[in-house]
Amino acid sequence: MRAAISLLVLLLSLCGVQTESHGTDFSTQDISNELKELRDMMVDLRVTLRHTRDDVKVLQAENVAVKERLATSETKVQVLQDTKAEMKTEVDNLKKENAAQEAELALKMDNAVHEQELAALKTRLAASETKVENLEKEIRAAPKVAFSAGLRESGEGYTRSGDNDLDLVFKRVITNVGQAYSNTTGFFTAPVRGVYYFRFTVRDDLDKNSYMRIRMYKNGQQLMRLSDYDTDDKPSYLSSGLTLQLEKGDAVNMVLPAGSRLADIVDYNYCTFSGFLLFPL
Ligand SMILES: [Ca+2]
Repeated sequence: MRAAISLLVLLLSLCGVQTESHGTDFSTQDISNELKELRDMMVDLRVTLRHTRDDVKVLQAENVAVKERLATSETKVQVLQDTKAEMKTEVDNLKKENAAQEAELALKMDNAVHEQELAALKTRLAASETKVENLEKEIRAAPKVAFSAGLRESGEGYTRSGDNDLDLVFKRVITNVGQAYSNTTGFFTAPVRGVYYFRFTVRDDLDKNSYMRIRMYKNGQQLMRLSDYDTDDKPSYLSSGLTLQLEKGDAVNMVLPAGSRLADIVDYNYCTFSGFLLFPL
């Protein structure tokens, strides 16, 4: 642009010289010199113009290169932005997946704990069932022994020992599981080694100033001896019991001492003898 302006100024100057030449007397030599300077200036201007065009080309080339680099950079930036967005999405997805896996893991751990507890409970249940079965077997296998018997099997009246001790026979069987008691002999015979409990109650409508007596025996040996001396002329009772450890075959019975009597009514069961096995040994 500056070169074009310079050329225009030069032409205007030349025109001014030609105009002035009508009024002024210039020599041919002067004009020739002037033209030569103008031509030199033109050459310089052309050179300058050519250099300027070259510079413009270089600048244009540089501009193109810069635009290409800018486009490339913008593309890279876009790619990076896209990549960043994709990475963010990927990170979000990974976080969600991780949270889901943690929840699943927690659930599995809970299930594992529950399964362990369930397994422990099953083991305990199986052990308990085994114990129950064994206890049921023991109960089924254990002898069942229990009896009660009343003195009279009918009516009412006295039972007297007379001049000798009398083995009492409680004839009326009320209960006799295991058949260990004999209502023929009045003896209880232990079917197994074990611990037993025996008790009795006897009654007499005593005459005033007389005795009533009762004894318990084991294998012919006296275990207990009770008596009552009447002072009121009204019925009296003797009642007691013992827990006994017996060997199989041991016999227990009640004895009415000589000179004694008992009074009983069958439906009242004033006089009874009872016993049962507490547990075998
Ligand atoms: Ca009495």
